[in-house]
Amino acid sequence: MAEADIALIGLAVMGQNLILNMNDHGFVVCAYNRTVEKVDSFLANEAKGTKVIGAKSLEDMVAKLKKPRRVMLLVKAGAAVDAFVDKLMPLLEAGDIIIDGGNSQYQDTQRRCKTTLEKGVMFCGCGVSGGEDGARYGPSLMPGGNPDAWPHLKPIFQGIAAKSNDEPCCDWVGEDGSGHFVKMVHNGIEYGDMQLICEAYQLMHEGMGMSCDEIGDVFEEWNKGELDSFLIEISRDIMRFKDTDGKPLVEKIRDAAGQKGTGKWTAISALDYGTPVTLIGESVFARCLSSLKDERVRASSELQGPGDVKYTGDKKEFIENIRQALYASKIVSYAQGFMLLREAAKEFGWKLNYGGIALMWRGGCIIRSVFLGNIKAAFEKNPELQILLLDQFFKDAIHRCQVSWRKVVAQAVMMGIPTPCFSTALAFYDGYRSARVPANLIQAQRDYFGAHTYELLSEPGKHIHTNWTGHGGNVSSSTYSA
Ligand code: NBP
Repeated sequence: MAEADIALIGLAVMGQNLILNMNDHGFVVCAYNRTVEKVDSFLANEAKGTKVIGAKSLEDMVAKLKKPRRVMLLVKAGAAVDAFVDKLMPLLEAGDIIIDGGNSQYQDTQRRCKTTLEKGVMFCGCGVSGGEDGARYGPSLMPGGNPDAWPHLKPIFQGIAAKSNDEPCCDWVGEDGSGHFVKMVHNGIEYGDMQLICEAYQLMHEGMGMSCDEIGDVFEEWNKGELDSFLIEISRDIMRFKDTDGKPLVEKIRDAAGQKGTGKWTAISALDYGTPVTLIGESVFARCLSSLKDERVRASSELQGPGDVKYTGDKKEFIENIRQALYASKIVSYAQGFMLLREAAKEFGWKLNYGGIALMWRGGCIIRSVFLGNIKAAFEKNPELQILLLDQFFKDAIHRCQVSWRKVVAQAVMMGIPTPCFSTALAFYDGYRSARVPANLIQAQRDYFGAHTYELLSEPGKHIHTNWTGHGGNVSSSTYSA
C-alpha cells in the first residue's frame, strides 16, 4: 500500500536522524539502505515505536510511496549517489522527485538534474548542515534543482528545518546545482570562521600569555555581543574542558588540522570564477601548513623570529582590539562568500535569494550566528547590493573596528604570530576601497615581456602595445582572459 510521504535511503548518522526528525513532524518515512539488514536493525531499535516503515528492496520502497514519489538520498557523496540514481530511474516515473542530501559537488548535481529530466524525473541537490544534532532536531537545509519539485518538498523540508524567530532555516535556493553550491560556500565560510577564532586564541595564548580558562572567559563575553555564534560558544567550552589530569585537553591535541575538501572546493571555485575569496583560501592553506607538523618542528629550531616579543600594553584594551579585528575580518569573509555566490549566479543564470540564504544559515548549522540576521536584513533592504561592505550597518561596523584591526595585525607581525585570515581580510579591505591599485605596472610588465597590450585610463577598451625596448617588434599578442 502506498502509505509513505517520502523515502530515505542511507541509514548512517545523518539519514537515521533526519528520518526521526521527519517522523516527529508527522511524516511517514520509508527507510532503505544498501546493506538491507540495517533497515531491520533501525526499525527494531532507534525507530521503534515510530511510524517509520522499512523496505526490503528499492522496488518494495517505490511501491510504498505516495505519488509524486519523493526519494531522498543521504549516502556517501560521489559514486554511491550515481549508483542509486541509476537503480532508481527505471523504477520512477515522470513527476517523481529524487533529492540528494549529501555533500555532493555542485557540478555532479548539475549533471544529475539534466540526465534525470530526460525521463521527466525532477532532481534536487539539498545542502544539509548541522551534523547529527541538526539532522535530529532541526538542520539548515539548502535545496536547489528542479524548481517544479519545490512545492512537493516545501512542507516536509520547512517542517523539519531549524527555526529562527519562527522562520524556517530552509527556502528554495535556485536552479540546478545552486543548493549544493550554497552548501559548499557555507562550508568554506565555516573554515574561515574557525581559523579566525584560532588566530584570536593564539594571540591571547602566546602573545599575551593567557591561560585557556582566561580565554574561555573572553569567549564567554564575546558570545554575549555581536560575535554571538555557535562556534564561539563551543570554543568557550573547549577552552574550559579539562583532561583527567586537570589540564586543558585542547593543549594536548596535535596541531595538525584535517579537512574533507569542501573548503578547498570553495577556494577552487573562487579561482575558477576570478573572485577574490581570499579569507577562505587562507584558511584552507592554514590547515595545509598546520598539517606539515614534522617539517615545522624541524624548522622551528632553525628559522629565527623576532625573539620573545610579548604584548605588554593594556590587556583589556588589546583583547577588545582582537574582538574587533575578528568581527571586521568576519564581515570581509562573508562579503567575499556572497561575492562568490553572485559570480556563480551570473555564470549559471541562477536567480539567488541572498537574504533567504543568510536566513538558511541563521540557525541549525555550524556557522549559525546573530550576525547572519544582519546580513539577511542588508539583502532585504537591497537585494542588488554590490557587496556587504557597502551596506550601512556593515560599513559603520568596519569603520568602527578598523583602527583596532590594524593594531592587532601590526602587533601580530611584530610578535611573529601568524594571523593569515586577519591579515588577508585587512589587505582585501584596503584593496577593495582603493580606486587605484598597482595593476598598471603589471599591465606594463605583461606588455613589455609578452606584448599582451594594455589600456589607457583615458581610453578604456582600446588595447595598445608599446615597443618598450626599441628592439622588440610592434606585433601584439591576442587579448584574452585565462
Ligand atoms: P556516510 O557519508 O558515512 O555514508 C554512509 C551511507 O552511504 C550508508 O548508507 C552506506 O551504505 C552508503 N554507501 C556507501 Br559508504 N558507499 C556506498 C555505495 N557505493 N553504494 C551505495 N551506498 C553506499 O554517512 P553520513 O555521515 O550519514 O553522511 C551522509 C551524507 O551526508 C554524506 O554525503 C555526508 O557528506 C553528508 N553530510 C554529513 C554530515 C555529518 O555530520 N556526518 C553533515 C552534513 C552532510 P552501507 O550502510 O551499505 O555501507
